[in-house]
Amino acid sequence: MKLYQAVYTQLEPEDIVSLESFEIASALKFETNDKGVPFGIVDNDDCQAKFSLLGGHVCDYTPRGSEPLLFVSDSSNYALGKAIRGGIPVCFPWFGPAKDADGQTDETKPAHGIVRTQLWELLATNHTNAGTEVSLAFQHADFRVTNTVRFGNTLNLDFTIENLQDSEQRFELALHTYFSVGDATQIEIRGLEHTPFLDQLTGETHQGSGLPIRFSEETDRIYQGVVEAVKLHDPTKNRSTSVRSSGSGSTVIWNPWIAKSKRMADFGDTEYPRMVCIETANIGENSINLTAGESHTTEVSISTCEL
Ligand code: TA6
Repeated sequence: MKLYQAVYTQLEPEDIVSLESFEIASALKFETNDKGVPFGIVDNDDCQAKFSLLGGHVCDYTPRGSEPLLFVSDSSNYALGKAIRGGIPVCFPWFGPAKDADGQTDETKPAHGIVRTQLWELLATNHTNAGTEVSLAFQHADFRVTNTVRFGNTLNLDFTIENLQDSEQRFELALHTYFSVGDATQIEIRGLEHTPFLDQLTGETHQGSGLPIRFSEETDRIYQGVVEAVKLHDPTKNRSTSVRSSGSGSTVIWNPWIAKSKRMADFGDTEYPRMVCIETANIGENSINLTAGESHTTEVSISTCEL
């Protein structure tokens, strides 16, 4: 298999080809920013989109005739070793703060795992009438993750994790999707009305409220339960966005609101009204236990329509 070498792997020189050889006329080209980060630029009949080999990260997705569906902070970094603030960060092999064997926070490790700040390998690109598909991978001694993204009239991600160890391992993951909204005080998130959640701000667990989620303060919740579809109702942008998933037992809902926005250097103080995170995840009681050599795939499909 021909690979674009983004990270050090046991590849022979003849196995390494340039990014340009993965380009597809009238659908996909590549560019590298001034910090050496490679990006794929998709421009096809269905959408315009952008992804980065930094973190295997979808940065932008704009269906033809619509506004961008995803939010990226104007203050985001785009540099090796730093997370991109927006789009769809890949949080793996843990979610949130790293924990040591005693369950205590391990401040020596980054929040949300290690893969979102690493350069991934480009495995393959393809274009069909379903859209432009790219397959990105990152390999570690303990695991290999592959993010196969299809940019069409819907945005599809198939995120596969493989246990490379000869013993069982537990993994957490989140496809930490930032959605662009017209006004966070006017949106509703539907589909989680009857799903219990952990409020990360208070540590309290709540049963489903029976009501759609609305926003008037910092909101940081892990909903635990399989939910086929979550809908983001945005009257300001006159659109409803559907987030359908499989292989996911957790959904995270997050808006930093005022105080937390001011504490994030890569997020503008006044950007919180323009975004909300709906994250397709497997966290805590719904983390993934894999035996040696076993794999698991989490899929998310994002589509939008006018109200
Ligand atoms: O998914 C919600 C969350 O865990 C919040 O608590 C907040 O920390 C957010 O992720 C962003 O985390 P990051 O490490 O990207 O700043």
